[in-house]
Amino acid sequence: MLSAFGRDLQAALATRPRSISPKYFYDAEGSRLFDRICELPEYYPTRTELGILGRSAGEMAALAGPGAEIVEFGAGSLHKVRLLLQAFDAPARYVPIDISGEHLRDSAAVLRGAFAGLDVQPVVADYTQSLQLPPATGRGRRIGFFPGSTLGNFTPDEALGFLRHAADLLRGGALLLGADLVKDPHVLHAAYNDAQGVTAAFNLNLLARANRELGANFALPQFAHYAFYNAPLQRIEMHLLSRVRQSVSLAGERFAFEEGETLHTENSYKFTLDGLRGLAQRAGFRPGPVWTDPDRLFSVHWLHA
Ligand code: AVJ
Repeated sequence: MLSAFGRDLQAALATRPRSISPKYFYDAEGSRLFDRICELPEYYPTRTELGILGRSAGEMAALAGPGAEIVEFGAGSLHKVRLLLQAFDAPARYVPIDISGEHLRDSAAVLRGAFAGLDVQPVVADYTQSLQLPPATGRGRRIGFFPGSTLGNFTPDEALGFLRHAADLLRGGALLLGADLVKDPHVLHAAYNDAQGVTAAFNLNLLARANRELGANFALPQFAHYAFYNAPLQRIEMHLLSRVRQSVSLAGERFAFEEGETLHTENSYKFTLDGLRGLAQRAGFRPGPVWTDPDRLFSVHWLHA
Protein backbone atom coordinates (compact mmCIF):
# COMPACT_ATOMS: atom_id res chain seq x y z
CA MET A 1 0.00 0.00 0.00
CA LEU A 2 1.53 3.32 -1.08
CA SER A 3 1.03 6.58 0.82
CA ALA A 4 -0.27 9.72 -0.92
CA PHE A 5 3.39 10.66 -1.51
CA GLY A 6 4.03 7.22 -3.03
CA ARG A 7 1.02 7.41 -5.31
CA ASP A 8 1.80 10.97 -6.43
CA LEU A 9 5.46 10.14 -7.07
CA GLN A 10 4.52 7.05 -9.04
CA ALA A 11 2.08 9.10 -11.13
CA ALA A 12 4.71 11.83 -11.61
CA LEU A 13 7.31 9.36 -12.85
CA ALA A 14 4.82 7.82 -15.28
CA THR A 15 3.95 11.19 -16.88
CA ARG A 16 5.96 13.49 -19.20
CA PRO A 17 7.02 16.12 -18.42
CA ARG A 18 7.45 14.87 -14.86
CA SER A 19 6.31 17.05 -11.97
CA ILE A 20 5.28 16.64 -8.35
CA SER A 21 3.79 18.95 -5.71
CA PRO A 22 6.28 20.88 -3.53
CA LYS A 23 4.21 19.92 -0.48
CA TYR A 24 6.24 16.68 -0.33
CA PHE A 25 9.43 18.60 0.53
CA TYR A 26 8.29 19.01 4.10
CA ASP A 27 9.01 15.84 6.05
CA ALA A 28 10.95 16.38 9.31
CA GLU A 29 14.28 16.64 7.44
CA GLY A 30 12.81 18.92 4.75
CA SER A 31 11.28 21.24 7.35
CA ARG A 32 14.66 21.44 9.08
CA LEU A 33 16.36 22.28 5.77
CA PHE A 34 13.72 24.91 5.01
CA ASP A 35 14.43 26.58 8.37
CA ARG A 36 18.11 26.70 7.37
CA ILE A 37 17.19 28.22 3.98
CA CYS A 38 15.42 31.05 5.81
CA GLU A 39 18.72 31.92 7.54
CA LEU A 40 20.84 31.96 4.34
CA PRO A 41 22.39 35.27 3.27
CA GLU A 42 21.01 34.83 -0.28
CA TYR A 43 17.46 33.92 0.80
CA TYR A 44 16.03 37.38 1.45
CA PRO A 45 12.23 36.67 1.67
CA THR A 46 11.92 35.55 5.30
CA ARG A 47 14.00 38.27 6.90
CA THR A 48 12.58 40.94 4.58
CA GLU A 49 8.98 40.01 5.38
CA LEU A 50 9.78 39.91 9.11
CA GLY A 51 11.25 43.40 8.77
CA ILE A 52 8.12 44.68 7.04
CA LEU A 53 5.83 43.12 9.66
CA GLY A 54 7.99 44.46 12.48
CA ARG A 55 7.96 48.02 11.10
CA SER A 56 4.29 48.12 10.15
CA ALA A 57 2.45 45.86 12.62
CA GLY A 58 1.08 48.98 14.33
CA GLU A 59 -0.62 50.18 11.14
CA MET A 60 -1.91 46.68 10.50
CA ALA A 61 -3.31 46.55 14.03
CA ALA A 62 -5.14 49.84 13.47
CA LEU A 63 -6.73 48.45 10.31
CA ALA A 64 -7.75 45.24 12.09
CA GLY A 65 -9.33 47.04 15.04
CA PRO A 66 -9.91 45.66 18.56
CA GLY A 67 -10.75 42.05 19.35
CA ALA A 68 -9.67 40.67 15.98
CA GLU A 69 -9.46 37.01 15.14
CA ILE A 70 -6.36 35.93 13.17
CA VAL A 71 -6.81 32.96 10.84
CA GLU A 72 -3.47 31.71 9.55
CA PHE A 73 -3.31 29.53 6.42
CA GLY A 74 -0.55 27.10 7.40
CA ALA A 75 1.05 27.11 10.84
CA GLY A 76 4.67 27.38 9.80
CA SER A 77 5.47 30.90 10.87
CA LEU A 78 5.04 31.30 14.62
CA HIS A 79 7.64 34.03 14.52
CA LYS A 80 5.58 36.10 12.08
CA VAL A 81 2.18 35.79 13.73
CA ARG A 82 3.73 36.74 17.07
CA LEU A 83 4.57 40.16 15.62
CA LEU A 84 0.87 40.64 14.81
CA LEU A 85 -0.44 39.26 18.09
CA GLN A 86 1.90 41.58 20.02
CA ALA A 87 0.76 44.65 18.08
CA PHE A 88 -2.99 43.95 17.80
CA ASP A 89 -5.43 45.44 20.31
CA ALA A 90 -6.66 42.54 22.48
CA PRO A 91 -6.78 39.86 19.76
CA ALA A 92 -9.64 37.50 20.63
CA ARG A 93 -8.65 34.34 18.85
CA TYR A 94 -5.94 32.69 16.78
CA VAL A 95 -6.94 29.94 14.33
CA PRO A 96 -3.99 28.20 12.63
CA ILE A 97 -5.01 25.88 9.77
CA ASP A 98 -2.56 23.13 8.85
CA ILE A 99 -2.61 19.55 7.51
CA SER A 100 -0.01 18.48 10.06
CA GLY A 101 -1.75 17.96 13.42
CA GLU A 102 1.61 17.67 15.14
CA HIS A 103 2.84 21.03 13.85
CA LEU A 104 -0.47 22.59 14.93
CA ARG A 105 -0.37 21.20 18.46
CA ASP A 106 3.17 22.55 18.93
CA SER A 107 2.43 26.04 17.68
CA ALA A 108 -0.87 26.19 19.60
CA ALA A 109 0.90 25.27 22.85
CA VAL A 110 3.64 27.88 22.35
CA LEU A 111 1.15 30.68 21.67
CA ARG A 112 -1.19 29.75 24.53
CA GLY A 113 1.82 30.01 26.83
CA ALA A 114 2.95 33.34 25.40
CA PHE A 115 -0.42 35.15 25.12
CA ALA A 116 -2.54 34.66 28.20
CA GLY A 117 -6.24 34.99 27.42
CA LEU A 118 -5.80 34.24 23.72
CA ASP A 119 -8.26 31.62 22.50
CA VAL A 120 -6.22 29.32 20.23
CA GLN A 121 -8.37 27.05 18.06
CA PRO A 122 -6.31 24.98 15.60
CA VAL A 123 -8.08 23.50 12.57
CA VAL A 124 -6.58 20.36 11.03
CA ALA A 125 -7.35 20.75 7.32
CA ASP A 126 -5.85 21.23 3.89
CA TYR A 127 -6.41 24.94 3.26
CA THR A 128 -6.26 24.42 -0.51
CA GLN A 129 -9.56 22.51 -0.16
CA SER A 130 -12.81 24.03 1.05
CA LEU A 131 -13.01 24.16 4.83
CA GLN A 132 -15.15 25.50 7.65
CA LEU A 133 -14.08 27.85 10.40
CA PRO A 134 -15.49 28.04 13.94
CA PRO A 135 -18.32 30.62 14.15
CA ALA A 136 -17.02 34.20 14.40
CA THR A 137 -16.25 35.44 17.92
CA GLY A 138 -18.57 38.44 17.65
CA ARG A 139 -15.79 40.56 19.18
CA GLY A 140 -13.88 41.84 16.18
CA ARG A 141 -12.93 41.35 12.55
CA ARG A 142 -11.66 38.14 11.09
CA ILE A 143 -8.20 38.72 9.58
CA GLY A 144 -6.60 36.05 7.40
CA PHE A 145 -2.80 35.77 7.43
CA PHE A 146 -0.93 34.07 4.57
CA PRO A 147 2.75 35.04 4.81
CA GLY A 148 5.92 33.76 3.15
CA SER A 149 4.76 34.10 -0.45
CA THR A 150 3.41 30.57 -0.19
CA LEU A 151 0.78 31.79 -2.68
CA GLY A 152 3.64 31.62 -5.20
CA ASN A 153 3.61 27.82 -5.06
CA PHE A 154 0.16 27.81 -6.71
CA THR A 155 -0.43 28.09 -10.45
CA PRO A 156 -2.22 31.36 -11.33
CA ASP A 157 -5.52 29.42 -11.56
CA GLU A 158 -4.99 27.75 -8.21
CA ALA A 159 -4.02 31.08 -6.67
CA LEU A 160 -7.27 32.62 -7.91
CA GLY A 161 -9.24 29.65 -6.55
CA PHE A 162 -7.53 29.87 -3.17
CA LEU A 163 -8.07 33.64 -2.93
CA ARG A 164 -11.78 33.30 -3.84
CA HIS A 165 -12.23 30.74 -1.07
CA ALA A 166 -10.29 32.92 1.39
CA ALA A 167 -12.42 35.97 0.49
CA ASP A 168 -15.56 33.96 1.30
CA LEU A 169 -14.19 32.80 4.65
CA LEU A 170 -13.03 36.30 5.62
CA ARG A 171 -16.00 38.36 4.35
CA GLY A 172 -16.25 41.61 6.34
CA GLY A 173 -12.64 41.28 7.41
CA ALA A 174 -9.39 41.20 5.44
CA LEU A 175 -6.46 39.09 4.27
CA LEU A 176 -2.88 40.04 5.12
CA LEU A 177 -0.85 38.45 2.33
CA GLY A 178 2.92 38.22 1.82
CA ALA A 179 4.06 38.16 -1.80
CA ASP A 180 7.59 38.00 -3.19
CA LEU A 181 8.27 40.57 -5.92
CA VAL A 182 9.62 40.40 -9.47
CA LYS A 183 13.18 41.74 -9.37
CA ASP A 184 16.71 41.45 -10.81
CA PRO A 185 16.94 37.83 -12.03
CA HIS A 186 20.41 37.48 -10.50
CA VAL A 187 19.03 38.20 -7.04
CA LEU A 188 16.26 35.65 -7.62
CA HIS A 189 18.69 33.10 -9.01
CA ALA A 190 21.04 33.40 -6.03
CA ALA A 191 18.16 32.95 -3.55
CA TYR A 192 17.48 29.48 -4.99
CA ASN A 193 21.12 28.57 -5.72
CA ASP A 194 22.84 29.38 -2.44
CA ALA A 195 26.59 28.95 -2.06
CA GLN A 196 26.29 26.49 0.84
CA GLY A 197 24.07 24.14 -1.15
CA VAL A 198 21.25 24.09 1.39
CA THR A 199 18.58 24.64 -1.28
CA ALA A 200 20.15 21.81 -3.30
CA ALA A 201 19.94 19.54 -0.24
CA PHE A 202 16.31 20.65 0.30
CA ASN A 203 15.42 19.74 -3.29
CA LEU A 204 17.34 16.43 -3.25
CA ASN A 205 15.72 15.50 0.07
CA LEU A 206 12.59 14.67 -1.94
CA LEU A 207 14.49 11.72 -3.44
CA ALA A 208 16.07 10.82 -0.09
CA ARG A 209 12.57 10.84 1.40
CA ALA A 210 11.35 8.50 -1.35
CA ASN A 211 14.22 6.13 -0.52
CA ARG A 212 13.46 6.29 3.22
CA GLU A 213 9.69 6.07 3.10
CA LEU A 214 8.92 4.23 -0.10
CA GLY A 215 11.95 1.97 -0.49
CA ALA A 216 12.85 3.65 -3.80
CA ASN A 217 16.49 3.48 -4.96
CA PHE A 218 17.29 6.97 -6.23
CA ALA A 219 21.10 7.39 -6.42
CA LEU A 220 21.32 10.95 -5.10
CA PRO A 221 24.75 11.78 -6.61
CA GLN A 222 23.26 11.01 -10.04
CA PHE A 223 20.76 13.88 -9.71
CA ALA A 224 21.48 17.61 -9.75
CA HIS A 225 19.60 20.50 -8.16
CA TYR A 226 18.53 22.74 -11.06
CA ALA A 227 16.80 26.06 -10.30
CA PHE A 228 16.35 29.01 -12.64
CA TYR A 229 14.17 32.09 -13.13
CA ASN A 230 11.66 31.69 -15.94
CA ALA A 231 11.18 35.40 -16.68
CA PRO A 232 8.20 35.22 -19.10
CA LEU A 233 6.28 33.14 -16.54
CA GLN A 234 7.56 35.21 -13.58
CA ARG A 235 8.57 32.14 -11.61
CA ILE A 236 11.52 30.28 -10.18
CA GLU A 237 11.40 26.66 -11.31
CA MET A 238 13.14 23.97 -9.32
CA HIS A 239 13.91 20.63 -10.92
CA LEU A 240 15.87 17.48 -10.12
CA LEU A 241 17.93 16.76 -13.19
CA SER A 242 19.25 13.33 -14.09
CA ARG A 243 23.01 13.65 -14.67
CA VAL A 244 23.12 10.36 -16.61
CA ARG A 245 20.89 7.88 -18.36
CA GLN A 246 19.63 5.66 -15.53
CA SER A 247 16.66 3.82 -14.16
CA VAL A 248 15.06 3.91 -10.73
CA SER A 249 12.71 1.47 -9.10
CA LEU A 250 9.71 2.42 -7.01
CA ALA A 251 7.16 -0.07 -5.66
CA GLY A 252 8.24 -2.82 -8.04
CA GLU A 253 8.17 -0.58 -11.13
CA ARG A 254 11.19 0.69 -13.07
CA PHE A 255 11.33 4.23 -14.42
CA ALA A 256 13.93 5.32 -16.97
CA PHE A 257 15.57 8.76 -16.98
CA GLU A 258 17.40 10.07 -20.03
CA GLU A 259 20.51 12.14 -19.39
CA GLY A 260 19.25 15.67 -18.68
CA GLU A 261 15.67 14.67 -18.05
CA THR A 262 14.07 16.38 -15.05
CA LEU A 263 11.48 15.96 -12.33
CA HIS A 264 9.92 19.42 -11.81
CA THR A 265 9.59 19.87 -8.04
CA GLU A 266 8.48 23.49 -7.45
CA ASN A 267 7.28 26.72 -8.96
CA SER A 268 7.73 29.87 -6.93
CA TYR A 269 5.84 32.68 -8.68
CA LYS A 270 6.95 36.28 -8.22
CA PHE A 271 4.51 39.18 -8.40
CA THR A 272 4.36 42.81 -9.35
CA LEU A 273 2.38 45.01 -6.96
CA ASP A 274 -0.25 45.69 -9.63
CA GLY A 275 -0.34 42.04 -10.71
CA LEU A 276 -1.04 40.88 -7.18
CA ARG A 277 -3.67 43.56 -6.58
CA GLY A 278 -5.40 42.68 -9.85
CA LEU A 279 -5.45 38.99 -8.94
CA ALA A 280 -6.89 39.81 -5.51
CA GLN A 281 -9.55 42.00 -7.08
CA ARG A 282 -10.61 39.23 -9.45
CA ALA A 283 -10.91 36.96 -6.42
CA GLY A 284 -13.36 39.34 -4.72
CA PHE A 285 -11.07 41.42 -2.53
CA ARG A 286 -10.76 45.20 -2.46
CA PRO A 287 -7.00 45.90 -2.37
CA GLY A 288 -5.92 48.18 0.50
CA PRO A 289 -2.52 49.38 1.73
CA VAL A 290 0.72 47.66 0.62
CA TRP A 291 3.95 47.65 2.61
CA THR A 292 7.36 46.93 1.08
CA ASP A 293 11.01 47.15 2.17
CA PRO A 294 13.28 49.97 0.90
CA ASP A 295 14.79 47.69 -1.77
CA ARG A 296 11.33 46.55 -2.93
CA LEU A 297 12.23 42.90 -2.57
CA PHE A 298 9.03 41.75 -0.85
CA SER A 299 5.48 43.00 -0.29
CA VAL A 300 2.75 42.62 2.30
CA HIS A 301 -0.81 43.43 1.17
CA TRP A 302 -3.92 44.37 3.08
CA LEU A 303 -6.87 43.01 1.09
CA HIS A 304 -10.39 43.91 2.28
CA ALA A 305 -12.67 40.88 2.03
C1 AVJ B 1 7.94 28.35 1.20
C2 AVJ B 1 7.18 28.26 -1.03
C3 AVJ B 1 7.71 30.35 -0.07
O1 AVJ B 1 9.17 29.43 -2.82
O2 AVJ B 1 10.67 30.57 -1.77
C4 AVJ B 1 12.60 28.05 -0.69
C5 AVJ B 1 10.08 27.46 -0.70
N1 AVJ B 1 11.93 26.66 -2.17
N2 AVJ B 1 13.66 27.70 -1.42
C6 AVJ B 1 9.83 29.67 -1.82
C7 AVJ B 1 11.51 27.41 -1.18
C8 AVJ B 1 13.25 26.84 -2.32
C9 AVJ B 1 9.55 28.86 -0.54
N3 AVJ B 1 8.11 28.94 -0.13
